[in-house]
Amino acid sequence: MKKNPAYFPRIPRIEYEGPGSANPLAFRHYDPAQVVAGRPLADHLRFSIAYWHSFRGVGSDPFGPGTIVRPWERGKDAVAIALARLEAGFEFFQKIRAPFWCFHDRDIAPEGATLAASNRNLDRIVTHAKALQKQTGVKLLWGTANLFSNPRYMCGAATNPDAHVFAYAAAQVKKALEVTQELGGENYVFWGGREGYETLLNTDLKREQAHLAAFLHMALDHAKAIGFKGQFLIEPKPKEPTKHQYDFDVASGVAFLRTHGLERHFKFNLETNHATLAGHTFQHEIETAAAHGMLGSIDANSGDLLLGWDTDQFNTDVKELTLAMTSILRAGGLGSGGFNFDAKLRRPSVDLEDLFYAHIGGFDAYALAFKVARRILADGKFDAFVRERYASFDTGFGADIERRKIGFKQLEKLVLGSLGEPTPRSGRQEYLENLLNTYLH
Ligand code: XLS
Ligand code: NI
Ligand code: NI
Repeated sequence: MKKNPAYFPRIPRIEYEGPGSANPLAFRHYDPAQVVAGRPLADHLRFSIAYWHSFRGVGSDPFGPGTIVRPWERGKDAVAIALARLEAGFEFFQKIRAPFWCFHDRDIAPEGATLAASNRNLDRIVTHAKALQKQTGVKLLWGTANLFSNPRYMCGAATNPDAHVFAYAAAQVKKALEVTQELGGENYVFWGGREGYETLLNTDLKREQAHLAAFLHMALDHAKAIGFKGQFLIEPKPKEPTKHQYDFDVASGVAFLRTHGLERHFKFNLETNHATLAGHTFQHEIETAAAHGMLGSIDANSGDLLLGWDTDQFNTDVKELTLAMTSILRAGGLGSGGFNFDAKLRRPSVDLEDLFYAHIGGFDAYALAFKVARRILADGKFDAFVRERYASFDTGFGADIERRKIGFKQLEKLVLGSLGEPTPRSGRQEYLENLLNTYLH
């Protein structure tokens, strides 16, 4: 990295100034050094920057080209530009105080004319990335492969009807796993890109799912062969780019992993906007993954409920995030996962400052939600309420039901005998919603 950081000359390192600060280039809730439960806040939250949005996103949409022009994106040599971009990236990671970053292979290095040429490009960039990581202390949360942009993947990668494309994707993931390991990546993510279908008229659904499972088994075998110890993560998304994606949501992901004997090796990387596209809340997906012991990492963003696609916006909804955080903390946290800001600037947000405002808002919202969630859990009012609600299963015939020590016949006998009709008990939803608001205001 240049001695005198030159890519964001007008913007200083972002400092914590507290809730009273009016400085738009300061944190109001995220103090990375603040010690919470014996560890700095930065270690609890493990924020990460998504390289594809923040350093490859240009603001294009289906109706028009990019609007965002970065000063370092100049020149003819694609590898030289990629190296400058990487330096800009690491200057940003440091200034925004993000301890981690994430990338797809093709985000960081240009694709060449052949796989061998692409791999050579990747190696050059990875060497530099490794040096920058060492110099700055920024670490790799996860790596992944882009198996959806190149036209060869138009009908999927691991689920492509052509075995040749499957083989190409396998070779690409082999290399992506190796560079993720080289950079000390703590996880490896599989987002299903185009693993799904547009029409069942041309699709053998069962066979495609079996191919996807074979692909994931091969990835596990290769990780084992090279000694990669990172956590494997599946990132569910119900649709977009395909009409239907096989990793629709956590529930279908669990069924898929269990059916194919993969459940011990995978956890989930949950994205807020993907949850809502599947017709779920973010918290629902977190609770479902946690219930299976498969909560892995978070792609932190939000959608727009009035739009039907993955808008990948920065999430500033403290209420939604507080609910999510209570579920994450109850589940014991994210382990080797973190909060990766898989979020992009709106098309008219063309200034360098916008990249900072966006992440400051996201970091602050998560930090505030984390603190509020900790207070909620410490008070224990909701937990006590829920415990009490199920208390009839703690003793007597309720406990026998949970232990499967009782059957229909004995239960019938109880109801016909002394039990009779159950007394209705309020679920107290409105009371609980009001209680939640007392923590937020
Ligand atoms: C797209 C996904 C993607 C993954 C990584 O919707 O969120 O960005 O996180 O391939
Ligand atoms: Ni994502
Ligand atoms: Ni997404």
